Amino acid sequence: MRLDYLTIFPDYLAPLGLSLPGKAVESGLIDVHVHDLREWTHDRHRTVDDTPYGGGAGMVLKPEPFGEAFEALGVDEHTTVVFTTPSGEPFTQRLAEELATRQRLVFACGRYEGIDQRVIDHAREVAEVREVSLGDYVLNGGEVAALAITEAVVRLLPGFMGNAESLVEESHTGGLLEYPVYTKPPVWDGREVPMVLRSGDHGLVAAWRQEQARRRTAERRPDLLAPSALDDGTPIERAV
Ligand code: 6GU
Repeated sequence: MRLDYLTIFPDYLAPLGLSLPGKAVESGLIDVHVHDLREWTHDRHRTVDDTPYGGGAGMVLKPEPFGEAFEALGVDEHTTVVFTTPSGEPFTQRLAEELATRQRLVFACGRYEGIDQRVIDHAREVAEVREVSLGDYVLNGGEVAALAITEAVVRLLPGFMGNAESLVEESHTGGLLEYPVYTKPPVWDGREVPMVLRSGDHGLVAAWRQEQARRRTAERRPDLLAPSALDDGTPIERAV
């Protein structure tokens, strides 16, 4: 998979050379290119932004540098352009799985009040476009979001080290939050590891984990529990 990043803060993307994506680069699984959007400016001040038409606070990223960058990078119908923006669709594991099937991702990192809308409209005519948000809070720019999305996608790529087993393990939770985990020692700070986990009874362990995952999900993320999963499987007529 080829990954390009368009940003006015290329240093922000330095972590791409570390740990997880770094290993994928070394193994040749991904080919990473970070670009300073100012490469595609022509004035003395390398201007990338301007005031918004219609007035209002903040600055808007200008269209021309993006247009030239897309041209220079050969953005085409085999490319998915990811615009990171708090007004995008929420980033989910499902979207990570979808993006992991693409040949090429180009991340256009937003800043300030956003990118001129014509850039997104243009990109839609030449490539697949996804406008993606990490969640309902505001970051100063899309760089951290691009890093998060990259990490979630790259670990799903076929051939990424040791992903076979751990990806199977993840799906065991079936859309619930993870159950609590423990390791040695059996007692720490007067706190014991639950007996069931030391019982050696795999059936009991699986049932305990399932129940813990369900409880935790109900408590923290009730939105994840589909109406059909709110009960214990008992047919509704008998659930009295
Ligand atoms: Cl993708 N960008 C910005 N600037 N803020 C965000 C975000 C993205 N996702 C959540 N907040």
